[in-house]
Order: sequence, then structure tokens, then C-alpha cells
Amino acid sequence: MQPFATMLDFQEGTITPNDNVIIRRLSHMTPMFADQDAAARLLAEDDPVLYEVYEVHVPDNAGNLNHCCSIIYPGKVGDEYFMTKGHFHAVEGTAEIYLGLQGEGLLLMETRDGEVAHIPFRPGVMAYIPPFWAHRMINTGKDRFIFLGVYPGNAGHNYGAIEQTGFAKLVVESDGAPVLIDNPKR
Ligand code: M6P
Ligand code: ZN
Repeated sequence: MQPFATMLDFQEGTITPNDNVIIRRLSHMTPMFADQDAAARLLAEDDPVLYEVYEVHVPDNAGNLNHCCSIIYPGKVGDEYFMTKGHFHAVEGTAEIYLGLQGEGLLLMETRDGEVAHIPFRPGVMAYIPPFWAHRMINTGKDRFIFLGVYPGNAGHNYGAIEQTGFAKLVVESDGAPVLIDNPKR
């Protein structure tokens, strides 16, 4: 393998060249939002793009580092802000670094034994997600929320339980500001 470089546009969140761009719309994750009536109303008029991920593929072993840039668009489903699906790593003992580039957001994390944590994001915030912590990013601002992610090549994604019941906390807008509330499904 040879050294290489890509161009990360700090304003737009695009990586050029990239190997893949994930485009996640509301219909790809409708059941993950608490307010199903609000989701149905949004889907009836549009199927909004919630986020995009520009990915650079590297060999999927522990010695390599995946890196990708995500753009979460501003918006809400009911009171719940647009967010990533969120995941454990398939190899759970692998960490990740998130670096905020644009906009405002919140990193929500939890362990399998019930610990929860969150970190507010703005440009320059660099969070360390330790092994064994599930992680989800949420756009709590009015503009696009853009962040870089770096994680081991063998980490993989496990959406299983999170796709069914979600995280222990929801992040919703209350009086114009983000608040964490308990997830009634958990
Ligand atoms: C970050 C990284 C990626 C992840 C993406 C979207 O960029 O953690 O590995 O795919 O966010 O998150 P998710 O896969 O949970 O939808
Ligand atoms: Zn991850």
C-alpha cells in the first residue's frame, strides 16, 4: 500500500476523491424517531435527506484507519433533531475520534451496562469515543453540522439493538434549546 491524501473541504464536508457517499433519508430510519405521526407527515410531502457520509476505504484490518466526513442537515421530526442512526462497532473494543468542523451538535453515547454520556459539539471539539461505547451524532443547530470521524479499519458497524429500541436518551428541542429526555421505548 502507498501513502495517499484526499481533500477535505472544511466548509462543505466533502472528501475528494472518495470511495463512497452514503445518503441517508428519513425513510431509511423512520422507526428510529419517537414521533411517528410527525415522521409520516414529513414523508407525505418529502423524504428529506438527514445526513451524508463521504467515505475513504482502507483495508479492513486493525492496523488501518477508516476516515470519513459526515454532514447532518438541520431539521427535526416533531421535536427530535435530525441525527445519525448510531451504532456500536461490530468489533466492540475499538475506539473512534470525532472532530467538529462546522455547526452545532451533540454526541450521544452509551454502554451496554447502562452508562450514558454526551458531549456538546462546535467547530474544534475533538471527542474520544472509547471502546465499548455506542455513538450517535445529532444536529442541534440551525445550519449543517459537519464532523470528521476516524476509527480502526476492522471496527465495522452494529446497528442491531439500536435500530429496534434506540438510545436510552432522546435529544429534543424544548423552548428553543436541546434537552435530553428518557426514551420511552427503553
Ligand atoms: C461517522 C462515522 C461513520 C458512520 C457515520 C454515520 O462519520 O462514525 O462510521 O457511518 O458517522 O453514522 P451511522 O453509521 O451511525 O449512521
Ligand atoms: Zn463508529
